Amino acid sequence: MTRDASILFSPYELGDLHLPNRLVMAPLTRNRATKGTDAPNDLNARYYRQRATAGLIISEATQISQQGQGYIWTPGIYSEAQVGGWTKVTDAVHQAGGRIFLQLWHVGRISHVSLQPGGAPPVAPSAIAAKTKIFIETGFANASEPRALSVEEIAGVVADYRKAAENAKRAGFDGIEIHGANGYLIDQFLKDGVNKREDQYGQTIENRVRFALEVTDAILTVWDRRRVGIRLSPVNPFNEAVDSNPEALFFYLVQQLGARKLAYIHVIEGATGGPRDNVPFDFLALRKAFSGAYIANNGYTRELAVDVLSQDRADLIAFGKPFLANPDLVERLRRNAPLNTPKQESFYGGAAEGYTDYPTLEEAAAAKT
Ligand code: 8OZ
Repeated sequence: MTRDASILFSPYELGDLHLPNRLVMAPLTRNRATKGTDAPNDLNARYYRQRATAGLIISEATQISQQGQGYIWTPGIYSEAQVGGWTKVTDAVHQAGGRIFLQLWHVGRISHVSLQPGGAPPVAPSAIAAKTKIFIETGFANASEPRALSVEEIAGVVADYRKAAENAKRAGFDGIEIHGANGYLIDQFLKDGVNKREDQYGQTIENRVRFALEVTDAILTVWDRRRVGIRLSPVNPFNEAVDSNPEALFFYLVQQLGARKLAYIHVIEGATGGPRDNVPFDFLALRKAFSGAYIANNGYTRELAVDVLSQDRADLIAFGKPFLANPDLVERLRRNAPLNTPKQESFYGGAAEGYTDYPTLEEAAAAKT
């Protein structure tokens, strides 16, 4: 080791869960669920089992309903086949000594009619089309024009989250991460660039935060608060989710989540895969405004992770692409060994190639002899 990195491998008590190290596998969309059922399969179980040395695995984003789906072949957690498929995944991870939370997802307006029940328009806080491309069966397509949810329908979506949380429990997960980031449904309600509602879900910060808190409260009727966290991206412009005053919005939200004693906030600092300082935002103040743990994400290297943990600026660090390409990332960081390079062309969709065939250090060494 070139410098003392031992803090990365020190244990952490997350709620009532013992994590053997500070390295979290970030949620990664891979579009390899079973075609037709969107149920996880043996290949998916193998992929997660390979990464079980992470302190904690957060599953790829998983739709709570068909309406919540926005890309082809992403997994769901609303059918019995999906619960069965996820059970294989959690069993595999647990057998390998790991821990895994399920990330619950509803895409809102980031969808396409071909993915929606009955070919209906996607739903959103407001009927504003996203200028973004969706990956569907035939390739890339423009996001479809959404329609605004009624207040009664919003209650139905909250009920879908609750049902999904129950299914996650049956599937053997260790906890839940609410996907509140990256311009999907919860983030669409939060940010005033895309939420133009004039009822109790729009305009003021208290109103725009209402949906996120209703979803959280519904999940807390099923799961102990120590097993529930949320992912947030205050200044990530992905999917055109922008807010006129992100500090005021997110400081208020995390205070409300702190009052519910949620286990953690998982924060994308800056723009995903891009600059960490695209918009001025005091992430340290955000951490202080929240009572639970802080998982930091976006562009972390071994060195930055050591710095941030040593300076007590985060409790845990989530790695995305490094975990995708390195099943033994924990061991590689321990030895300060070189990392495999992620292959962009096999991120979304496909089979084992570029998914379960990234070698561990040991496999790479064996292949050379
Ligand atoms: C990449 C491609 C599709 C979806 C996110 C769930 O950004 C995603 C996602 C990422 O949160």
